[in-house]
Amino acid sequence: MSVVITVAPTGPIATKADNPSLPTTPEEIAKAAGDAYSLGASVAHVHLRDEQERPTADLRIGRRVMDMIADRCPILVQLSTGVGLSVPFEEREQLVELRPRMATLNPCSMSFGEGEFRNPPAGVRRLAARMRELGVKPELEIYDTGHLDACLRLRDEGLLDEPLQFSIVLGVRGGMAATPENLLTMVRRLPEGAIWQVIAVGRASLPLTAVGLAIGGNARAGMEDTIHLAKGKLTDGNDPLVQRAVGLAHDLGMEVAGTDGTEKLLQLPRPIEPATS
Ligand code: KMH
Ligand code: ZN
Repeated sequence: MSVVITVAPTGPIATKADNPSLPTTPEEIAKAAGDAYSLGASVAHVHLRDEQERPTADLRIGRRVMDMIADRCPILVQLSTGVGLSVPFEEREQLVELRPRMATLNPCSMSFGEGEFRNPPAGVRRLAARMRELGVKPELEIYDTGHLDACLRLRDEGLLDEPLQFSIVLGVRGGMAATPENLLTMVRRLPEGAIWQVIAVGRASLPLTAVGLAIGGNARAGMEDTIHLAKGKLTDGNDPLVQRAVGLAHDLGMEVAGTDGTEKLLQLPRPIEPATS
């Protein structure tokens, strides 16, 4: 049995002040993705930062990061359209025009720690439709049970194609708590044939990633989810977190899928090439 390992080298919140090893420049993000690929990751979930380390949906930065990653390795890029709480939805949704193989789709607005994560229904529908047109596979980020229902409605409206691909996000304040019970509840409710992974934040990342792998999920690792390797011990970059996830999979008797295997396992649509005139 093969599993997909995704690296999430940088998220929307932490900065180098929290962990100096956090990759934030295009070069650093591309290097983290390339190193993770050589360790066994086949998908890179990518957030962009500007020169001040702020989350950005700047298309030039996005293009640069994607090109720099492609120069290093064939890892499949999953761009985050979540970007960061300070960036308007209307800018975030433009990122799919860069035609990554995958991009996140956050189906609902919610409280997110002390902030607000704005994903208005009309915008979510528009983004889902555009992703479908472009052949960009949505990674559906669900932080609560109602978010799953929202995704199923989008599927029923013809805006999402099967198999649905979910990240079950646990431990964000405003969403579900990071408990095995919540994970099991969500997994039981997923539609037939769904593909999924756990994203658990902070200290819950390791144990819930292990549970997820053991019960049939894929795995994600990286400094977006935790900047620590153990309690009180900052991680020295993304590599130790990726190595640990690959080790978990191997210890459970699983193989780690390469990019070709991942394209098949995730049933990724063929990307639609831009029209040339
Ligand atoms: N850090 C995640 C829990 C996305 O990438 O689309 C939220 C997030 C969403 O970053
Ligand atoms: Zn993200």
